[in-house]
Amino acid sequence: MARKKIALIGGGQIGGVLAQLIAQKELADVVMFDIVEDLPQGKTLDIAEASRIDRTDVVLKGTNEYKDIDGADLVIITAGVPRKPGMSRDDLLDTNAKIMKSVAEGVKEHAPNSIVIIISNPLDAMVTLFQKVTGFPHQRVMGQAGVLDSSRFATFIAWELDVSVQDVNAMVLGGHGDTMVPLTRYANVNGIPVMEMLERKYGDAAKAKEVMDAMVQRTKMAGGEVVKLLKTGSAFYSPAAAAVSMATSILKDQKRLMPASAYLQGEFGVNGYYVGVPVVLGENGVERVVELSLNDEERAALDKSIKAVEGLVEDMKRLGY
Ligand code: A3D
Repeated sequence: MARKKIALIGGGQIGGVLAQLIAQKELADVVMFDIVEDLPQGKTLDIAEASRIDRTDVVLKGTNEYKDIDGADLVIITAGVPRKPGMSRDDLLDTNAKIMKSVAEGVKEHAPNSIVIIISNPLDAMVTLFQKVTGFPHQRVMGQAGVLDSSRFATFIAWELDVSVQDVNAMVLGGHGDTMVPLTRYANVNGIPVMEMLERKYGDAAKAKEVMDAMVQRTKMAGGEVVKLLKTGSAFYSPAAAAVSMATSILKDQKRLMPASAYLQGEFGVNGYYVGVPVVLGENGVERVVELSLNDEERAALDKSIKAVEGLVEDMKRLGY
């Protein structure tokens, strides 16, 4: 069976890890595109030269020409600038919208049948813009944010409860900004509610809530915590790992249920916006959106997050996109 082909648009920090993980997992051949001359060629050469050690046969190619992405089954986009300390994701809107428009035009022309995962920030607005420029079916255009935000939340829960993170299930919905919604009520360790485990640990419901609130707050600000420590850019390992898990579910038609920025047409009471929600990812991209019941507090938090996404999309329109 012929190997699949993944095009990476953007060969910076996240793009480099994406190429490495895809090669190590033998998921697909990789073409890395960047506008900086020699950068994608150098990164893919470096990774290719470890193939003997990694025992992988995938073919890696770096390029500055869009024609090389021809025939890509999947495209992962990280083109754009990352945050610097003190910046919000929304501060990147103007610069990254310009970049995303040109990327969308290139992908539309050279990989018109591809499924596309966007990582560039501000995430939900960039996904909206990419779909608008390409006119690709909504099902084939999505954003990566929820898998990473959920993994961060799960990590903090595992540390707090002193259990393997592999047994923690936790999901974060909403826009990929400070208003994101970690679902505390659904978080569990192999089926046991995290809130119950916290209450048993502390013997006090108020203290358990306080601890959970702190984990929720840390999850919401986790991207900024890394930016503050790195000083020169934002998280790059974890976003790449998250996108590769989505890419795997799509290319192998695994139908995994994951949160992703997906286009809503009435689900969760939202019409016409990309928002982070649970979806099933398979060979057709976003195969369906999975709804779940929310209590008043969760609903209010999600509504606030949706409002933030709507505001961002309006700002983008005002900028002429
Ligand atoms: P960085 O290392 O700067 O890489 C970005 C790359 O994009 C650079 O190599 C640029 O040369 C390239 N580029 C710029 N303009 C173009 C263009 N027109 N066409 C093709 N390539 C171009 O950044 P990074 O990899 O650390 O982050 C990339 C993006 O992901 C940023 O916008 C971040 O804010 C975002 N990000 C998202 C998440 C999510 O979970 C959603 C997490 C972390 C970072």
